[in-house]
Amino acid sequence: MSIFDIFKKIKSGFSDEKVMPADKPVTQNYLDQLEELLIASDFGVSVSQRIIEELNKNLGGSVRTIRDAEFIIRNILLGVLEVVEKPLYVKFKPFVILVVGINGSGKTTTIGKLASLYTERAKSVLLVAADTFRAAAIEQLEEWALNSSADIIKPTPKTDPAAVAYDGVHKAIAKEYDLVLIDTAGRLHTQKHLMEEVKKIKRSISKLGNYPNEVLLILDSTIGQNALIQAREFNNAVNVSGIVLTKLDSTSKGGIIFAISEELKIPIRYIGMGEKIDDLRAFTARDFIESLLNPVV
Ligand SMILES: Nc1nc2c(ncn2[C@@H]2O[C@H](COP(=O)(O)OP(=O)(O)O)[C@@H](O)[C@H]2O)c(=O)[nH]1
Ligand SMILES: [Mg+2]
Repeated sequence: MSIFDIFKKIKSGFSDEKVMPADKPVTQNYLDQLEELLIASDFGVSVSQRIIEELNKNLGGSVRTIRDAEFIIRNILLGVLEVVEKPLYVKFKPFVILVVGINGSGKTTTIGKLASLYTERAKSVLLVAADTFRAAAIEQLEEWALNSSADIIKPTPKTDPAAVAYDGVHKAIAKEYDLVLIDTAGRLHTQKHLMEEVKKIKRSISKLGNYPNEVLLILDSTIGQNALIQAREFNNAVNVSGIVLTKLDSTSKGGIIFAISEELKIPIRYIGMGEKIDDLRAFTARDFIESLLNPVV
């Protein structure tokens, strides 16, 4: 099930009918199923309760049909996401993005996609492999550099990540790159070690000027509530300025985008909708909600 299927259920009144029965009446049973679905899909208690309360309050009044319910659901969800609709603008050069997140969240993939987005706009892009623990991680980034026509700084394995990041930004300043994307490790002995390392990388590049210009947290939406927990933790450690939510194409826990936005109000810059190089979408609240409620099939 994907996040699109969640909204299909809501629109169909939890039936398997092919035609969306927008004129079907909203019943208590519908509201119970809706509440259960929102909670199970990780929309979070706050957003879920707001929706259910608003529907209950207006039931029999302005809310009689599923179409009416959809109108209220849309407005509440739109309100939550509009707060975090703040696109990323690469305003000056070099613009340095420190990419953080746990192992498997999609950091390296997202860096590849972003690199491609900017090289296509004729920007020069430097990738920095500061995930130095595994040789495979460096090779993976190298592959993305090739595919996106970006340059890459790669260390010999086991070099201090903070030193690699520093060298990368230093080179970017000297060679006047437009954009720098720093890839980091996502797994260390403990979560505390991991946070200490990203803090250290951040400190080290700040010695070269007002860097990083963005701390971009990559979150895997398929892990639901855990993505929210990670967001809190990284935000406390390194002050996250933007989020990319990945794998929204393949999760029944995609409601987490609402829970994270409601609680942390950190800008969502992009969403990941697949593994391929062009599967990254700039995030706009209205387009996103429309794609859920009125998918083009
Ligand atoms: N379906 C889907 N898979 C993704 C997306 N982003 C990344 N992945 C996959 O998630 C896995 C881990 O990605 P990777 O970039 O290596 O994560 P990292 O450890 O954070 O660098 C890979 O198999 C990617 O292809 C996405 O938006 N959708
Ligand atoms: Mg990686």
